[in-house]
Amino acid sequence: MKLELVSFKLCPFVQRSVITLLEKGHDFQISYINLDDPPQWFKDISPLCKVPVLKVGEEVLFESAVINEYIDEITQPSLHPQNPLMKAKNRAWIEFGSELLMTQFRFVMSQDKDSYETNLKELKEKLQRLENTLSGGTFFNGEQFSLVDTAYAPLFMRLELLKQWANLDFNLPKIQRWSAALLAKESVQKSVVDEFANLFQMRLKAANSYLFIT
Ligand SMILES: N[C@@H](CCC(=O)N[C@@H](CS)C(=O)NCC(=O)O)C(=O)O
Repeated sequence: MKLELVSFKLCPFVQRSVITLLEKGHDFQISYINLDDPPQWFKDISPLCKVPVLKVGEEVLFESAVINEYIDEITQPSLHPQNPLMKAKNRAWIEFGSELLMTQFRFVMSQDKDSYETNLKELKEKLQRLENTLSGGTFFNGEQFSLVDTAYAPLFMRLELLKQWANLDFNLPKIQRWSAALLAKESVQKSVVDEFANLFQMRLKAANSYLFIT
């Protein structure tokens, strides 16, 4: 079945699906839209007017977690753990990863010192909570790369840039090890356009992010 992923170059949620598609070796096309001025055809097919959208022939899927589960199911072997409890736990932490991405987004979009500090505190608290649940293996589930890892790689890519730009140090050794393993993977490196770091920085500067005011 022909797959077409509708994307925005800076969207971390689309990135999750790109990683999954690359890991699964699935053939797909990617089309980029401008989220500041989405085309009418996109508004027509996207119920929440959000990317990612996956066109599967004539059908349309939305929501990154759902899209990833679909990609996972159509190409075996599954990237989810087989054990139902472990699988459910992975899905729960994928949701936590979505919350973390939103926290990271609020942090980078902070417009003044107060909101910067409040959002940084919230980001650190959530990262600490994640750190506390990790076993300290290479990936979330240990040595095996799983669907839950695709949900965190886009966050870790952004955190690495933020560490440089804002001179931050989260000091979380288990996350650091996991992040390094994910960022070294070809599927993760190829999940963004070459100019990603530049585009991300330009977008934040254009939004008057406090990150670039200090
Ligand atoms: N829960 C959604 C979140 C997707 C999302 O927030 N996408 C952003 C871009 S990164 C978007 O399309 N925003 C457009 C809007 O909110 O109008 C998912 O996991 O797919």
